[in-house]
Amino acid sequence: RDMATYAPLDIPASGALPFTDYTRWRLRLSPNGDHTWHYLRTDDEVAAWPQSTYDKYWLGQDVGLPDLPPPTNALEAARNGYRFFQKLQTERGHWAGEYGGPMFLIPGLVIGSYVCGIGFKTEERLEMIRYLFNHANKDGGWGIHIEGPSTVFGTALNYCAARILGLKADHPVAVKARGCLHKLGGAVGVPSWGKFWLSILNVYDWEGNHPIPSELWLLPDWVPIHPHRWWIHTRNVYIPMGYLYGVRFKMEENDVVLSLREELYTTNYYSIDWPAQRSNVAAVDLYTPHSTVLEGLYTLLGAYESCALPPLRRAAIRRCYELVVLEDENTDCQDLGPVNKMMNQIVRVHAEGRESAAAKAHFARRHDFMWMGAEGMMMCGTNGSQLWDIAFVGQALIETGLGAEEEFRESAVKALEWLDNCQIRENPKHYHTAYRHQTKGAWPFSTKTQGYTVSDCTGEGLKAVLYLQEHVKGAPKLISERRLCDAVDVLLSLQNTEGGFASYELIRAPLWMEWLNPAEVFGNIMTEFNYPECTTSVITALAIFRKHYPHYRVADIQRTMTRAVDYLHKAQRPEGGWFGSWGICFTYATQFALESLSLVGETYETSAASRRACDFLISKQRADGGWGESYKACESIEWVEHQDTQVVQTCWATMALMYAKYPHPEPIERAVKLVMSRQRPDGSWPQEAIEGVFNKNVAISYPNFKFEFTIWMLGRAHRYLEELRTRK
Ligand code: LAN
Repeated sequence: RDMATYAPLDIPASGALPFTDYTRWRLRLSPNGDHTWHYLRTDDEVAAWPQSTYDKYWLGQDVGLPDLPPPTNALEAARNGYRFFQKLQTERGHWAGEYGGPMFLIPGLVIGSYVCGIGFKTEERLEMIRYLFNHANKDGGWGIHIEGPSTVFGTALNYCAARILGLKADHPVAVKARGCLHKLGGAVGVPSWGKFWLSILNVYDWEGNHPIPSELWLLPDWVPIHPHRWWIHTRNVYIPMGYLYGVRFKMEENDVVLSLREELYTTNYYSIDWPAQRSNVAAVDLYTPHSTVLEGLYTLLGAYESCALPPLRRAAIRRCYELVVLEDENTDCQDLGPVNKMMNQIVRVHAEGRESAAAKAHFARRHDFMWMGAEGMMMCGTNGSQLWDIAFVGQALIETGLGAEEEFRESAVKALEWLDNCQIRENPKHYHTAYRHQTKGAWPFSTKTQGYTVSDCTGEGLKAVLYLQEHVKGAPKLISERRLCDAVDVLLSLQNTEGGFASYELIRAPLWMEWLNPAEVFGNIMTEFNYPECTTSVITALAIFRKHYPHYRVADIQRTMTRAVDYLHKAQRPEGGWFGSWGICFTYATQFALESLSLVGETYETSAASRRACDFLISKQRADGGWGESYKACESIEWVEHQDTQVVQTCWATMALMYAKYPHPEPIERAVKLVMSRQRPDGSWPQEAIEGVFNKNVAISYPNFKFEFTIWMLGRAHRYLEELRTRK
């Protein structure tokens, strides 16, 4: 075991350490777009591998880029923005970036490594601790995401992570965090995913967990609630959970474990009534309370658990193990996301040992998720947002006209090359056996290695390719017509009966499955749902595709688009906007929806729906010309003002108005002024509030949005306002 690397660290009480030497960190990029951070120990290494602009930028160091000529109009501001942003493009062609926000991922990484007996470099430990210091709330605790109030989930898990990483129990940060945790009632009331991690660490009793029955995987596939029909993230987390619960995996007792048992609770650990804690979830944590149906089911499962047939349980555990292996082999141990990745790692170590090839591959792949940022080292929501970012950059370049300028040609062609490399060319190795949707022709959210089809990533990826190939002067036609058609095939395969599109797959189960949602901290996670954002990306991609290739699957495309637009109409909310599930919130989704409607000729002047949406947005414009929505809108499904105007949301709202061909220039002019006023002399924009969301209750960062949507909006607005003026 590699436990020496967890030796306690001496961190001064003030927390003011030079944690590591920031001039020594480097981002390494693989041809597939995977990126990992490395700390150079020797001066020779430092001399041989100079720090790049993007390294410095993401580390929060001065990048030393010059002030640009002050812009006199929106297009010049967009151009300055791209002059800066271009410097962050990697040699491989894509934009790397941090993808933090959720505060339940470092604990998975740390606990999942610790129990496997695998360590970290001291610099990594120090930087993860620094990240936790920087993201502790005033009361000393942590929330479910970086902007949320302290919860038991965030505080109990990150407390354990910090202690394992080497923070001593008497350090003031630990003392304060413990105080906060105790005020919230201690770790007994941690939500179910927290109970799971703490049980793995052996600081919570497995008896305090509701059953996680692996037997569900033995049901025949046609059963309506069979787990293969659950939302892909949920089922991929419950597979290794079922295994680890089934074998009651736990860390061996050691000093840290014994000590945590004392630190996490307000009462004596050994006298806690564990079965009574199964449904005990602190009020601050609760987003989706257990339904009566679920509680009833838990009573039955609890009874079954005491008489579970050993051969059946063994078969079920074996089945979960097989599924874990299929997932690992499909993704080279990168896995769907950071949660199932760390759980799968424990399963493989438990089944095959830490010297096995699978274990080693897993240990190495942890680094894909570990991002060194200005505030320390974090665990990201995925292994990056590579494709998602580059798809928006590509479209922004063309729609602003900047892509036609000689200065940016090379950058545009490099982006195209990256998109070419990123398209998935085959179906998964284990396709039907792993219950996967087709991937041939798709674009994933991050990289080809991760390799999961996402509807809107395929849509935005296809649009970016079409734009760059068709509109950048002299751009090579890297992606053949056949491959573009493959992408269209994927899109067409993803439409649900209601006409909408979900995230990764078709909706496979009845939506009432949500009553069985066991994860109290998330909403809408049991099945796929139709999303206006995803639906739009598909419709718009199909519309642009058929302009260039008018003969491919003409009737299918037409039918798909008509039904999708129908769905969008039905999804419009009475106030006029659309609710966003992946970005904050109404400005995000309304931008997408109005883009779709405009493509089928529905605009402010021609469509009541479009007009209603514009009026809704206009009613939310602030005195300074901008828009600002809080992440709380995603929790409450109602518009919630942010205390400050946000550049990114201002851009979404303005884009929405332009898609709808909003006829009055003033609101757009005012928005442009606001966005220009926040631009720095070097062309960049400072980071503002968090931009993204998932599962209703977790916010997630898209730091490149502040470049992509500003540049895009400003460039478009310049042309748009000119058109309005000449029309008059
Ligand atoms: C993402 C990120 C991208 C996002 C969009 C493409 C924006 C969306 O339109 C479709 C859904 C998707 C792909 C998505 C799904 C859920 C993800 C993967 C995330 C929000 C990033 C992190 C999150 C994942 C579930 C985090 C791990 C947490 C668990 C609860 C398992």
